[in-house]
Amino acid sequence: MAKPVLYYMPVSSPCRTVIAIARMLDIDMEMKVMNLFEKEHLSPEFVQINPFHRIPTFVDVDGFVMDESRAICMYLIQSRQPDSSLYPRDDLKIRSQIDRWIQFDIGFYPTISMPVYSALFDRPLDQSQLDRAKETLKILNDVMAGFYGRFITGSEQITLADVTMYFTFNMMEIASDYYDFDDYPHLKTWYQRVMESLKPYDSDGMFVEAIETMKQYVRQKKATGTSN
Ligand SMILES: N[C@@H](CCC(=O)N[C@@H](CS)C(=O)NCC(=O)O)C(=O)O
Repeated sequence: MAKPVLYYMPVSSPCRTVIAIARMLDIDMEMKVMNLFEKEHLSPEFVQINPFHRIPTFVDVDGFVMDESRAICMYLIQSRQPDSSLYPRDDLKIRSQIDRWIQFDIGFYPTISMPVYSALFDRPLDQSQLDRAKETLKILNDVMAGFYGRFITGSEQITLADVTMYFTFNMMEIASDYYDFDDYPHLKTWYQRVMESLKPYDSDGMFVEAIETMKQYVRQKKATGTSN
């Protein structure tokens, strides 16, 4: 039987988000690695599938193509398990909270990941952006103080918002020269809770290894590059 296809690379955090959700939903996908370093995503074949040449890109069995990790996840849940508590259809307030955090996550991703991308692409570190990231982390930490023992929506159930935000916050581990989880204890507690919840879906170690690989790339670039 034909399988849906996911174009991905393990070091890409939006790709890991989609993979985690697909694993939580037990969706069998054909996994096609797209090596961005080798510019495979710029091949005419891939650009024809996704003119924005970005991963993750998902192609369903009927040829329906989706990109944008969070939208892919919503599509997977709604097309495969619409009753999933990952994105509940009958609880408007939880679902709205999920939407809200996902939109927060989209906006925060470039800010929190700036130190990683500045090292990878030899761009100067933007100190004001780093300060803004830390200010937001502090607010988030204070907000999370009220969520003790629970997930990001305040619910006891993990949702899509936790998963997508977890992989974004992997950036704090990757850029550990700039971020210290101990400065944000409530955020750290939430992060570790999500990490524990995702462990059963990381039996091949992809999620853990990706962080180590990214750390190594950053270390190598910083050792040989001109920035930072
Ligand atoms: N907002 C997108 C971001 C996707 C994205 O930027 N993917 C990167 C890898 S992490 C990519 O494919 N870059 C190649 C390019 O833009 O040409 C998502 O969440 O899926």
